Amino acid sequence: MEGVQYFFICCLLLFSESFADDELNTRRFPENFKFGVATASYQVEGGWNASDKSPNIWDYALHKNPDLVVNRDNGDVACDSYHKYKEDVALLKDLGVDFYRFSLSWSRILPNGIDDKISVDGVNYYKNLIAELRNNNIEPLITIYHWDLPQILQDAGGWTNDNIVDWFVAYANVCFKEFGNDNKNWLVFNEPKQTCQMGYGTAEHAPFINSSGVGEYICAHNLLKAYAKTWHLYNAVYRNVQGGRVGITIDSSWFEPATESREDIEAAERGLHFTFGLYANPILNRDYPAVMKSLIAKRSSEEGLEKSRLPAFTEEEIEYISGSYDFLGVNTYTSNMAKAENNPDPSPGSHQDAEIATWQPDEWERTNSSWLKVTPWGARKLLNWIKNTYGNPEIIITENGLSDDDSTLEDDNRIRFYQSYLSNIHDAMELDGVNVTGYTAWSFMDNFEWTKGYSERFGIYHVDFSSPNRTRTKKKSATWYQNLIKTKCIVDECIH
Ligand code: GBH
Repeated sequence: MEGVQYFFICCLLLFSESFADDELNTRRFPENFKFGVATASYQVEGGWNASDKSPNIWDYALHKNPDLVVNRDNGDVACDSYHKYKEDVALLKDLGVDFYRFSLSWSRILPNGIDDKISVDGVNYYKNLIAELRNNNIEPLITIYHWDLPQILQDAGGWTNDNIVDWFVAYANVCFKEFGNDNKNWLVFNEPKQTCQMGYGTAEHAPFINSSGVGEYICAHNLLKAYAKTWHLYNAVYRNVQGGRVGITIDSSWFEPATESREDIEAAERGLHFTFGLYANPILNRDYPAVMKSLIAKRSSEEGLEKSRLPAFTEEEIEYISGSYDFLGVNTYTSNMAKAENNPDPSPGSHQDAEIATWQPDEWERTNSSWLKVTPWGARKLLNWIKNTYGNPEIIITENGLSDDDSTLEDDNRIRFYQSYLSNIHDAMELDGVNVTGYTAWSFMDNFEWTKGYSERFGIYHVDFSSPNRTRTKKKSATWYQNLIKTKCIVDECIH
């Protein structure tokens, strides 16, 4: 009896091991495929009032109402990268990354928000960082806007004031002029969905404005115009001299249809159009997704409104925005199930407007995070959907990663997470023909995780936030990533 049991356990172990190995892609990423790591200004820099920097919407909101964040954490000091950038670059060098993705703080560069005064110290901080990267053979990949609007512009309405199109383009112009000789890849915006939906819809992010279904769409409308105008500025004025490329990072959960019914397949598709398509369709295709236009118009009229809550682009604007990209940044983390909502919530809001029910099944592997369930297959499906919906654009994965609770430096879970996602991304490239040219791990180091503060840790380097030195320590995942960059291979040994 015992022998039989032993035999079964052996078989199970063997089977599960070979099964796990089978699942991972064991070929090398292409020689020219690039690997990097990412951060964002408010999450790592600190130096919130250094020199003439003015407060941004996160500084302002969290100083006024610290309880918005777990443990009343904020980004006043964060990782102190404002002072420790040389140390950061030394770590990046050791890690061996091809590029480092970071973002610029608008209010550090333009303390008045508008371009009437350029901060010498602010500009020099980034010039020094870029020079340090270049001297160490690391390409910068600069995000111009990662959610930290100057508060002074928020006081004037922020992303819901049409003037922001010109304020933003003036800021982007300063960035191109000051840094464009040394930076060739630009992401104009990071995850506009979070700027608009969470910032001006559900009030979960700064400036914490509650205007679901109204403010969030006005924000999206202005942001898309600002994006296209920035791309055209670069295209007309800077491309010839600087020779760089301009794109945008858009994020979405993958939406998996709950059943094979037509309703649920359409519901999942709607989920993608309401999150990814809202921003991607005007740029990579034309205009807002048709399903968004018709559904929001219908619901608006049911609300007794004369016009749709989703603003309309003119023909000229549609034309101008369409095709304004050189590559696409994609952030991928997780998935949701989706089915048609039979009792749609009539209140305005981009979530309600989509008329879908979404959830994450209990069987999906949980993490320390409330929203991030481990669904590596979802990354592959999302990439395929983008390829099929938008005609196979060049994609750089600009974020992907896993958080934990700071309990260990031996972060085997994070290594497994990276292996499984990278394996699916590689499959999407090799087997499905998706044009992915680079991958960015979020994050280089533990940092300020927005309203979760320092309680959720995404870093492959640990940061000790209780020490004034903000000591960085390599986690096991960083050693793993270092080896991946060297070998382009996600397992111990690749066969090709
Ligand atoms: C990215 O945001 C950010 O670019 C980066 O700054 C951030 O640190 C990183 O990822 C890790 O979070 O409605 O409960 O499903 C991802 C932001 C967080 C946005 C989860 C959508 C959904 C919450 N996403 N959020 S829920």
